Formats: sequence, C-alpha cells, structure tokens
Amino acid sequence: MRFASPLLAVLTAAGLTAGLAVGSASADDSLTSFAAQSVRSPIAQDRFYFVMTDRYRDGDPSNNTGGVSGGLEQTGYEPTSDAYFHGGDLAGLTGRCDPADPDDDGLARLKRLGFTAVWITPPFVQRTVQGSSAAYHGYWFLDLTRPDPHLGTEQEFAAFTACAQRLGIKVFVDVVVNHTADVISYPQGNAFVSLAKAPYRTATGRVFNPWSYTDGTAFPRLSARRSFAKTPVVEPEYRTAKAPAVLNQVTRYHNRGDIAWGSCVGRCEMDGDFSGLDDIMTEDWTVVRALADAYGDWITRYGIDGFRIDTAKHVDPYFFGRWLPLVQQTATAAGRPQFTSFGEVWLTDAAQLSEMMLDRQLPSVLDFPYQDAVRQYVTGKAGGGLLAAVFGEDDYYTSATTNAYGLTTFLGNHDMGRIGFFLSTETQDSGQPLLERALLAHDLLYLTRGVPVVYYGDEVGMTGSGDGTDKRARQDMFATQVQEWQREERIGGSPIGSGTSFAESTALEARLRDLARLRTEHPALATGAMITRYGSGAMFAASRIDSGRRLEYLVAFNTSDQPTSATIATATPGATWQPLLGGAAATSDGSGAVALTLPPRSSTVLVADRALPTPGAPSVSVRVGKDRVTGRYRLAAEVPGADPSTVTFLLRRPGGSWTVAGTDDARPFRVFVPPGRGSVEVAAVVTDTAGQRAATSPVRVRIAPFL
Ligand SMILES: [Ca+2]
Ligand SMILES: [Ca+2]
Ligand SMILES: [Ca+2]
Repeated sequence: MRFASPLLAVLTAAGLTAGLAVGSASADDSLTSFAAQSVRSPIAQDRFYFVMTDRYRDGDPSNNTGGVSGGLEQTGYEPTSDAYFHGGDLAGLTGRCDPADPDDDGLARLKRLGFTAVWITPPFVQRTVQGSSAAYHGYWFLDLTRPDPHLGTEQEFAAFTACAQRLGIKVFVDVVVNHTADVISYPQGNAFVSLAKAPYRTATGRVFNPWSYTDGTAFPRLSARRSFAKTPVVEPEYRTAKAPAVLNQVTRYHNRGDIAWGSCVGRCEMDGDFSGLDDIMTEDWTVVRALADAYGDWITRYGIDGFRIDTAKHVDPYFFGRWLPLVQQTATAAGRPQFTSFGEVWLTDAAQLSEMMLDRQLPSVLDFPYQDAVRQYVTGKAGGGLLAAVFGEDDYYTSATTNAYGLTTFLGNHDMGRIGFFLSTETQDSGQPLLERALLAHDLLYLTRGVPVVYYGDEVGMTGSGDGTDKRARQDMFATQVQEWQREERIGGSPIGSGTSFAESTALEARLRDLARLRTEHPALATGAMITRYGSGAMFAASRIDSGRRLEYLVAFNTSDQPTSATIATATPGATWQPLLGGAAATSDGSGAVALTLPPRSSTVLVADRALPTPGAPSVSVRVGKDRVTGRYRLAAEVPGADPSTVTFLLRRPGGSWTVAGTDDARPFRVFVPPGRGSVEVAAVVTDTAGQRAATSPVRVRIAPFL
C-alpha cells in the first residue's frame, strides 16, 4: 500500500528494528509551539437527511416513465411494486422552497426539521431495468454527466441546489466510482477467476499487475481479447450509452467475473463485478481523470458540497489518493474549499475501517461499527459497555487531518433496513415503550460524536416488513401504492394506509427538531470533545466539553425498562447540573462524581452551572508501544489530573523537522502510526483547558514492521 501523507513519508523513509521507549515530562518550550486543536471536519456540525429521491415526493408526474413510452421494461415505472420507479423526483424534493409555508414538504420541510445537509441517492442516468428490478435507487449508472429523466432535468437539478443554498442546506451527491450498470457480459460465464489463474496481460501479451501503475506510470495498452480473464461483450444497444465516453471501452474494466460473496477476500472484492455490475479499472489514470472531470463538473455547475462514495471498499486501494485531490482542486476552483466526502465501507471493525481513512485517503466513512453497537444497545441486546468499547477505538481514526468526530453516524439505511424495523422486530416493545426506544436511539445519534445521518422516513416512524432490508426498506413518503407498506406498523402512529407521510407531525419529528436546536444552541453537543464516562448495564454516559467556555455537559442514556442509577465521574466538582433534555437536575460532589437516576428508556442532557476548575501546571509523558490489532505503533500520552486537556503528538526523523501525527482531545490520549524503517523521534505536547502547555522531550524509537 502506498502512503501519501507527510507523516507516513517520514515513517517509511527512516532506518531499522522495532523497539519501545518512554519519554518523561519536561518543559521543552520549542515543542509547545506545535500544540494544535483537535481536527473538526467541514461537516462536523451538520445534520444529514439521507433521501431516496424516487421515494420522497412526486413534483412532476409527466416524468414518471422517464420520457419513454412502452411497458415496464422500457419505463421502469410501477408504483405498486417495491422494485420499480415510483415517480418521486427533484421537483418534488425541492418543493416550493418556502420555509415559512408549513405545507411545503420539499427542502423547506427538511429545514423545519433542523437538517443542514441532504444526501441524495445517485441522480445520474441509469440503465432503467436490469433483471426484475429498476434503477430507482440510482446505483446503476450509464451516463454520469446528466440527471436521470425519471428524476428531472438539468434545470430542475439546478433549481434543487439553488433552493438548498437559499435555505442553507448542503447538498451531498451519492457517487459511484466502482462500477457502472451491467452491460458487459462474458461468454465464459460470471464465475470469478483469480489473478493467479489468469493474470492481466497487456495487448502484447505481457503479464502485469494494474496496481504497479498507480504511481503515475503510463497504463499499458490493453486488448479486449487478450488482456482479461474473460472476454467482455457489450449488448449492441449499449455500445455508446455510457458517459464519460472512455467508459464505453471494454478495456477500462476488470472483466474477471462476479465477486463471490462469502468466499472472496482482498483482491477479489476489488476486481470482481459487484453482482454483475461492470467493475471499472480504477487503476488506469485515464479513468481516474475521466471520473474526476465528470463528477467534478457537478461541483462546478451546481455548487454541491460533497460526495457520499458508494462501495468504496471495492475500489482499488490507490484510487482515492489519486482521484479525491483532483476533485478537491475542482471544488476549490469552484469556490467550495470546504467540499468533502465520506465513503461507504461496510465494516463493523473500527481498526479495519480506519484504514480506509488513514491508508486509502478517504476523509470520512459511514460509521458502521457505531451503527452496529447502537442497534444492539437500544434493542437491549448489549449494554452500555459495548458503546464504550466502540468509542474506545476512536483513536484509530486520528491523524493530522482526520478523526472520529468527522465520521458520519447512522441508525439504519436503505440496505440493512431501518432502525424502526430493528426496534419493532428485535424487542418485545410496542406502543409508547417502542416510541421511547426510537427517541432514545435518535438522542444517541445526535448527542454522541460524529455527524448524524437520518434515513428518510425514520422521522415518521417507518418500520418495515418481510426481512426489512433493501427493497423493503425504501418506502414512499408520498401516498404509497405498495400494499405491504400501507399496512406496516408506524412507531408512534398507526399504519399509513392510503395517506401521505407528510400529513401528520410525529413525536419523532418533534424530537429531531429539539435535538437540532440543542446542537445549535450548545455547539459542544455537536463538536465538543467527547469523553466516555460510563458504560455498564443499561446505562451509557459521556461528557461533551465546550473548551472555549470551559464548560462540561453530561449526556446519559438508559435502555432498561426500569429506572437505572449510576455514579458518573466528571471533571466539574461541586456543580449543580441543569437538564437541557429530559431528566432532573443533579449535583456533583467534591470529586466530580454525579449520582444519576434515569427513568426507563430515556436520555438526559445536563450542563454544569460552573466552569471547569482551573488546573495546576500541566505535565505530560509519552510512551510508544505496538498495537497488535493494527500493526501500527501506538503513541500514548499520560497527563495527570482530570482536566479535559488536548494532546498533540509530534514525529520526525532524527535531525528532520517535526510533523503533527495527530491531536487527541479525549483520554486516553493516543494516535496510531504505521511502522517504517529505522528510527523516528516522538514527542507530545499537552494544552490544558486554561491554555497552559507542556511538552515531553523527544524520544527516539525504532519502528520496524512487527506483524
Ligand atoms: Ca415524477
Ligand atoms: Ca472494483
Ligand atoms: Ca483518545
């Protein structure tokens, strides 16, 4: 794997064997000038609404068949089936753009619900029907330079983004770089063929590895007949259907058959076709450039704010380090320097998931480990200890430019199913207790670290039926003609029948508005340092720190059907804690301990009535060890006392200049850095909440690979 950050360059360039070292506190004044704040991503304060455009609102029935006539195979339109287009579109999602109009159910409704960003499913021209399903979801593009006619015109896309900008809602577009629609087939069949069995060959027959050409070396010329494990054949009517045009060339794909789900790992997951979808040769610079230009155009033309990147795990490991800088250049040139992206990488292990950011250069990813833990916690399958354990791995995400505060967090989605489905099928609850669990889940989403993403329909209590996944999790907000959906349970309400989900206001919507207001009025609840305080039994609690005002908040959750009590440590002794959400006031004793009792299935947000105590002179020590989970070196700093301080870790080659490895604002203070060759010097700088600083002396350590 290639490493592009300056930190990694420092580590990989240096000399010899592994070792451990400890550096003690001292007052090296020159190092204290490197003290930095913990990173916050450009979306750290945002609240996302993830919407499947086809299923939200039909603003223009004339586009429902995508501008073509004919049967289902041609139009893809069948609102009584969960597998086809239903008529929702950009005009419907945009609405009248009048936040003062309570009947405007478009973007103005999202604004009223407190959302500051919208993530839409891919809006690009699709292959309308594949097999017995249509591309209403957007993940089968043919032409990524234009919106799909079912969703609207370029003018309507422009009106959508203009409205979003007027309302202060960021627009994130779901993009696919791993694959296109399935128009390539193989006479040899779809079974995956390994590289060992049939390596890639150039047009002249020389064996090569595409990964060897990701450093800028000109990609070899390929031949459809000679280069691949399979012979790619395109259906005649699709030979010029793709855009950008380079994607019409069959040599721009991996052509080695389907990913074998269950048995394939590593290269097979990246080079195989995702259920037949043509897997793009993302190693080829021509392709990288074409995808950057075509997707970049949406930023230039419409002023969008970011991408959600589909199936990122299946893209070659070098791609994002090559493609995203090009996209970012375009965004900066378009006056959008805050443009950012988050990837979809379905891994529930934080150590593995963090590699997608640290090694593969994604600025953020959807936090699947968080989703998995919250699902287990709110359904009562796991206690608060599981949440504490997941947050305990947050330091894996920390680098000079990234950390866990920028992860996009969620409770369910269009693939795995809705949080309402999990709650209604995995607990015995119904009625008010079920609603309370759903409220609790959303409280967690908004009050713990990360960027909350609400899946459309969750705010009206949608659940699901059947297995609740994929097609079954993509209900209509407008009046649905899918019979099962008319009958499905609604949390906090009753089955929707033939009505629309816009008609009533729900308790979940009211809570989302309250939570949005809390995050706006108390920014620490969105972006403040989060320190896990308690995770045991049914209870989880964490502090959020407002470092500017030197103020501590306490958020706590109880999933039990009984009142639950716990004594929770804080950094603010002798305070009265006032509730901002739920619960009652509490007090902390002279050591900062707060005795808290939460009612069944409830949350509380408390704020201390006095500032954090002024800390004494700070001191810090640093220790370097091996992390056998990741194969990285762990830099850990010890800072005595309870002050919510911040530690910046520094790194250099002996005699070189210092680089920031990362800044951590929550104990335990750690960053993880990859091994390399030879020695590096490590140091740590602490900044306490009073602004006092101290640094360790430099510690020399050898950092050879050890796994
Ligand atoms: Ca329509
Ligand atoms: Ca791939
Ligand atoms: Ca930490």
